[in-house]
Amino acid sequence: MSDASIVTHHRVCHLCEAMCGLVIKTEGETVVDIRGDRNDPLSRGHVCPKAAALKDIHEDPDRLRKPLKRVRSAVGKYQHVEIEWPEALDLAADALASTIQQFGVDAVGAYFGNPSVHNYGMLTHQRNLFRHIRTRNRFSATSVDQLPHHLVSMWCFGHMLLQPVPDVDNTDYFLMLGANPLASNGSMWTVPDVRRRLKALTSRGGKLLVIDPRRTETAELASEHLFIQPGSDAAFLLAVLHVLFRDDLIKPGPLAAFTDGLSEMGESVTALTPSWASALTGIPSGDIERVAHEFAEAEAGICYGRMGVSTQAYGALCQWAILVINVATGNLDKLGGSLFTLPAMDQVANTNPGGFARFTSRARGLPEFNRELPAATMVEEIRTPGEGQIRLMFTGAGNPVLSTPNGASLDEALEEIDFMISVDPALNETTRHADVILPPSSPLEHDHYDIGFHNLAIRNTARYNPPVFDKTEGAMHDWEIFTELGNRVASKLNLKPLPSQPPHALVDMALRAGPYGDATEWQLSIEKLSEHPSGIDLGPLEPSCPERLQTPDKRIHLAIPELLADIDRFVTEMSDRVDSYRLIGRRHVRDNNSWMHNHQRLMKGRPRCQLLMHPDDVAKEGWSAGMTVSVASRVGQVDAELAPSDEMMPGVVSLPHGYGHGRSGTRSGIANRHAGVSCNDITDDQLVDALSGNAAVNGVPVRLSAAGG
Ligand SMILES: Nc1nc2c(c(=O)[nH]1)N[C@H]1C(S)=C(S)[C@@H](COP(=O)(O)OP(=O)(O)OC[C@H]3O[C@@H](n4cnc5c(=O)[nH]c(N)nc54)[C@H](O)[C@@H]3O)O[C@H]1N2
Ligand SMILES: Nc1nc2c(c(=O)[nH]1)N[C@H]1C(S)=C(S)[C@@H](COP(=O)(O)OP(=O)(O)OC[C@H]3O[C@@H](n4cnc5c(=O)[nH]c(N)nc54)[C@H](O)[C@@H]3O)O[C@H]1N2
Ligand code: SF4
Ligand SMILES: [Mo]
Repeated sequence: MSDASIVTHHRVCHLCEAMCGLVIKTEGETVVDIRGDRNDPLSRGHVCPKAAALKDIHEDPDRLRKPLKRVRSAVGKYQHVEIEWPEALDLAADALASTIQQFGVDAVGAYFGNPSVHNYGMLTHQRNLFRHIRTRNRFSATSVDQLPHHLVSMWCFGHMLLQPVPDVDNTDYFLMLGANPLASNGSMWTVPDVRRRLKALTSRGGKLLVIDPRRTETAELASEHLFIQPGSDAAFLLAVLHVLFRDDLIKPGPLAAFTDGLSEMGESVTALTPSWASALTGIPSGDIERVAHEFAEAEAGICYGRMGVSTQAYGALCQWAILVINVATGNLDKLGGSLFTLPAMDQVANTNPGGFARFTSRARGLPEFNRELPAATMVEEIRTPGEGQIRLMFTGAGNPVLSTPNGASLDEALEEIDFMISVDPALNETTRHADVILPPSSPLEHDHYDIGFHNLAIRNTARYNPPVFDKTEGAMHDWEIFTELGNRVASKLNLKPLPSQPPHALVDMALRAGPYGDATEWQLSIEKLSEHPSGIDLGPLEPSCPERLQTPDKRIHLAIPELLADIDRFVTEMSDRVDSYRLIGRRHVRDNNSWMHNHQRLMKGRPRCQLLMHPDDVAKEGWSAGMTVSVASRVGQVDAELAPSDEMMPGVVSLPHGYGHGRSGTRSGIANRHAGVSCNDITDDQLVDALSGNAAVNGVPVRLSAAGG
């Protein structure tokens, strides 16, 4: 290749929450090189193996380039055939409008998946369609993920998006539960190059303590790791609080001036001793005592918990207890503790604070949050007859058949509904049920500003990048699909369509009106950011309370009645918890939930969809490595290859999620050759955090047997 024909582009990676800056070189229509952008003030050159897969996503021959319509073939089997955009959009809009006219808006069900938060056009333009469809049957990946974080922040800080971010670079003591950032690259915590940052913590004499039922990659790097019984973290956290109160270690410092409810917390944990917690968690009570003291005595400390403590039956209780520990030790809003961001496009200022239980689901009475119902009740809302039953399903950037609990039942239920529409570039386990699939342009064909994750980043920065490639002729961006569909539905229902400007125009307005905008010396705008393609550094996170709090009285509220009551639920339920093998999940740095298994460079190496089990358990069952084990739960059964590993806590087994490919009617050649099984065929839709409605995909009781035995 001649250097003259090589073009250099700057781009921020949108695949996970880390927001790594990239430098992408292209020659003609081909990506020839992808590497880290050293000038990015946040990621400073870091990338993970998935960055190179941006090329594969763009070039993937299985990626849909034209809309598909599902038709019945001569022999009665369904198949998808390509159609033109106008026909596809009309088909979808007709179905939406006639469903609404016949059955009302609640007859439309909608599920939005994780990539919708990583696609800024989807974030800005979803409302162009859903403004006309204010259905109660809205679901998203939030309720299989971070819902407890939002609920607790809404209650305690006054806004669901006001999330404390671990200030890892300045801390002395990092107490981490249920997170594996070495695989995930950080979550609710945008922290590119987390490995180096955690290593730096231990090198400077600080401590990283990981609490996890599996000795993960992160635990390997930690100063200390403690196994914990899945689902029992609240006991550990409440007992730590017990020790803090009992031993007079409560030192909220400046937070005391604007915090309410600490003393109520003290009263609520008087009976929750380390020895009580030890019996439930498996962590020796001496260790609980010691950790409480170490944490309280650290100059600056972070208590942080993620997936493993959110997607379990006590997710909200755990996130709240974590927050209270941080406040009680004066580690919130403090350097080296957890801090709030002030991003250039300030979502906290620009969005509604959230709301809870303003209505409940028809079938199970589960609460809404932010006008979404828990994904774990989607199937019931499809199957329960009556007013409000889902007749038409819409999915956008989601694969809930593989990603939501009891996915097998959703797989069946999607066949029972009248019509299904998917906005998705893949013909996969979910979209194979769709009557019409509307595939967006490739990520490299549209521009990007990260609306979501600057809100969670360890440093305030801003970065806007134009597309790497021109959009292929006839292709549509996600935002254009939502706009066009919205316009068509509005015209069919005689409603006023929403005006539409491209996403960058909306972001430009928000930037100019924002905390670094026209009224400041920064003068941030899309134009200014375009002049700095590696991004602009807006400085480190700083203490910002009480001003940053969004509660009307600018105070932190800790004594939330619903959460105080949830302590009793926890104590009661744990006292009669039955002994059983418990299933937990796991992530691998080359996976991304269910949707990046169709790229050879990410799938090479050892098979990953194996059942991990402690060697003592394997010996006790009389089993051996490599055999097939059936894992069964209340809802189903899957067979997986057994991989003994002393990474596992005895009594706990682990399967990754996002597998279970190879189903008929899908178009993912490589993924289908690495099919694996879907662990969500055995996670239980009835197993939720009863308070928040979040799915409990971790800690699922399972029965094991030798397959065929
Ligand atoms: N058992 C278990 N289950 C889990 C988890 C777990 O740890 N264990 N994790 C949970 C978590 S945290 C999450 S976030 C969910 C994820 O679950 P989902 O949010 O449903 O996401 P994926 O399954 O990854 O599917 C993503 C879909 O988006 C499509 N897509 C990708 N990019 C774009 C785009 O730019 N535009 C459009 N329109 N579509 C796009 C892909 O083709 C794919 O179909 O899974 C949850 N499920
Ligand atoms: N490579 C890669 N990166 C990703 C993703 C991916 O699929 N692959 N997904 C992205 C998404 S959508 C998200 S939400 C984030 C998630 O980011 P993380 O939360 O860091 O992800 P996990 O690796 O699932 O870490 C959860 C940990 O909780 C542990 N765990 C399970 N049950 C319990 C429990 O009861 N108690 C405790 N203490 N621990 C428990 C598990 O063993 C696991 O180590 O990652 C994001 N980044
Ligand atoms: S860590 Fe995340 S943002 Fe960074 S290169 Fe990997 S996938 Fe992209
Ligand atoms: Mo997630």
